[in-house]
Amino acid sequence: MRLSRYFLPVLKENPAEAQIVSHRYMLRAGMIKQQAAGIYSWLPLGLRVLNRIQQIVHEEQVRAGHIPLLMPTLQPADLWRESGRYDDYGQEMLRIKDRQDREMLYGPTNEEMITDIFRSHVNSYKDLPLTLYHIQWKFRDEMRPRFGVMRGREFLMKDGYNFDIDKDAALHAYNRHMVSYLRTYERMGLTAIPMRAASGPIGGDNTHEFLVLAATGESEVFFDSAVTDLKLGNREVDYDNRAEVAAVCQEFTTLYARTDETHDEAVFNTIPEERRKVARGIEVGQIFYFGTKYSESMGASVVTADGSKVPVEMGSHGIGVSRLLGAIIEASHDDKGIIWPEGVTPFPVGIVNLKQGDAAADAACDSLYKALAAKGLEALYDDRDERAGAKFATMDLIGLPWRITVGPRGLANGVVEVTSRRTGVSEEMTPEAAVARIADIYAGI
Ligand code: 5CA
Repeated sequence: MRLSRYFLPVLKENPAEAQIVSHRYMLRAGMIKQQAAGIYSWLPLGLRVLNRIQQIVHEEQVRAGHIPLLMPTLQPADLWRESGRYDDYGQEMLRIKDRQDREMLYGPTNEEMITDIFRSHVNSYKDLPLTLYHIQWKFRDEMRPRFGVMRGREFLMKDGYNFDIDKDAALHAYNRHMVSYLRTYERMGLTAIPMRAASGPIGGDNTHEFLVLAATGESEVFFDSAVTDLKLGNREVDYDNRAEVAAVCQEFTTLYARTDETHDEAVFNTIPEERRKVARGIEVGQIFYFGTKYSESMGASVVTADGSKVPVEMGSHGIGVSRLLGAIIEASHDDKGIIWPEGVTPFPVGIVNLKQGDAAADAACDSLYKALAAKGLEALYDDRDERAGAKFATMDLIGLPWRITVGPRGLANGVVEVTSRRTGVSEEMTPEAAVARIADIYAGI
């Protein structure tokens, strides 16, 4: 993409309404525009990151054996009356009437609708286990929408629902989600710690939240510092192997890590003092096992091998897809702007032409751009007629992890400069070597 032809409405000034760094940088980098309290348009650069995040979420869900579908944003109120949540949900639910005076709502989550789909089509144990998920917009009329996409009213969520024959199978689904979430967040460059939490309006007695540590996080968290060293890494996990999946969960949930809702001071105090940490975190996901709460009230049952009928065992599992942009920026930035991890960056690399209009510089940039494209890497090429300083400032603000700088002086020596946004370290090399270096970095991502 040539910057001269792109739509990147960068702001020079700090927007007064932004209280935290991720909100400030998302506005300044031209990623989002607020349309109403907690409701945003996704401008091209923001949409690219949102799409990258969705792609990683999809890949990891499919890897775990979960199946995508798509449910609507609007739901009939009657479904929610069946579970009893239409009245319980309170003012967070946006209620709407259509022209026939039928009561509808903009879905804050989808337990009822997915249970309705299940009961319409599945009635035998032979069709289990089954986990369906979608990535869809949700609406919660939050009392205090704030911090940009972090606490929106309209927000994008991945929500998945497992259907299993018995509690053991459902707990395996719970564990499978935990492992797939760990992998998902790590691919985004995040450390998200599973913490024992409270279930709120979703229900059930087994639930973990995933928290990214950040001073601006809305949740208070208590943990053993050793938990922050745990990494899933590239290990292969067989998602069908219950014992193997459970062992990974055990590894990640044995050390103390809880939100304020489940915090137990007495247990916390048994941790060696230097490892006892109280901090703040951003909740980027939550998994729930709630058994037959919805299947019983809504009549979703299956016939077992011995011919009896049992309500299906369920859980639900959510990732805050749009919130993740904020969380990633909170975890990865400096005073010049965002520093995108390679896994989610809107463009893998930026090209800065130091002297637009110089025949050699223009030609070198064009051929770099094409050589990168041939390797499947779409560069953002700053071909504007701007000062070098302004071009660097834009690149630093929007946070592409790698930059190739091209100027007449370097070209006279046959070199361009490759710079890491994270370390600021630059290295001179031939254009061919620069392309190979960038391709190499992205090969495993
Ligand atoms: N049905 C369950 C699991 S699918 C559910 O709704 N869980 S939830 O309420 O915990 O939401 C899942 C994730 O969505 C949260 O962990 C959080 O990351 C994100 N989320 C929740 N509310 C908001 C909001 N107002 N703005 C942005 N993201 C949110």
